[in-house]
Amino acid sequence: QHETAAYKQRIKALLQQHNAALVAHYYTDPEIQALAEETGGCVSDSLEMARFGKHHAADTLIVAGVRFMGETAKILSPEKTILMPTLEATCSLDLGCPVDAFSAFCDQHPDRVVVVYANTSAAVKARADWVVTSSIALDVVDFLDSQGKKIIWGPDKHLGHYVQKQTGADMLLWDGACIVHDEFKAKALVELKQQYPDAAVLVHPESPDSVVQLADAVGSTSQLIKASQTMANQTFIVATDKGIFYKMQQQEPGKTFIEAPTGGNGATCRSCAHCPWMAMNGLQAIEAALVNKTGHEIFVDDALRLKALVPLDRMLNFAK
Ligand code: CIZ
Ligand code: SF4
Repeated sequence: QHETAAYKQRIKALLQQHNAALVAHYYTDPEIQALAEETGGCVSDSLEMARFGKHHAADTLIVAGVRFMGETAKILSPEKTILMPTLEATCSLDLGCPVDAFSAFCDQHPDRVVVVYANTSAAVKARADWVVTSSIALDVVDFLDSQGKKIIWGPDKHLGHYVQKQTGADMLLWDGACIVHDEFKAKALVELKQQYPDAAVLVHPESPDSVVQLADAVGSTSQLIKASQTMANQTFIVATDKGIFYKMQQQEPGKTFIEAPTGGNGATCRSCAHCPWMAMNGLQAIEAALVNKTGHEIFVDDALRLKALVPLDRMLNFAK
């Protein structure tokens, strides 16, 4: 406790000294989200993180999240220094979508518009026509479908399947998954619902279809937080990274939030409702990044940056 306070104090001083802002994702640990709030930074989903970073007057952004979020910040704000607590924090969707293979897949279907999830490398974004986050995926695909476009979707197959089902668009899906959401289990969720008959089930669409089908509300992190405020239920079973409980509990201190089950029948899961890469964003790593930029700074090749900026800007302008 004492040590935590000392870290926080040193980080606050360093943020001021470097005119830096801390931008944290909802899936980071509660103390990181609290620190971002206390220091005038932001806590949000990847779309809002990108917007906040772009418009903030800081010279340096320290992005507590995973690598693609740091890259997106650099693509949108090349003049800023972008630091990450650790450059090792990746994402299974990004890892499962190498640019060469994905690009070859796109080349086989030149008649299709390429829509990629924000959880991808700068190189994959540069190959895409559109970037989307889960908060605007439905709207963008609906729009493209209304224009008669056929779509290639990557990398998350569960989110892709959900979007396809909701919009009826013609979509070819890349075979990727999030190791956190892929672990939620429908059978165990049915049992938990019986235990809490009054609870509403909130599900992020990176979860398997069988889990999505049990949901009372499906949506991005910010949409699920909103649902936990607007729905009258007092208890919620939540299928997404448990980092989100910090914000839900803060907004609704009187309500009860329960983790959706991962791995039924006592089976073990790889990442029980918490992303191992988000968990790398500790106080120590944040201090290290601010003290010694080397090994923490994000760079994106200029030609690549300009290419990736096109679909990212398209998303930001669409979302306006
Ligand atoms: O699962 C993730 O990494 C999410 C939900 C990112 C985002 O869009 O905020
Ligand atoms: Fe990637 Fe899943 Fe972690 Fe999000 S929670 S960063 S999608 S591995």
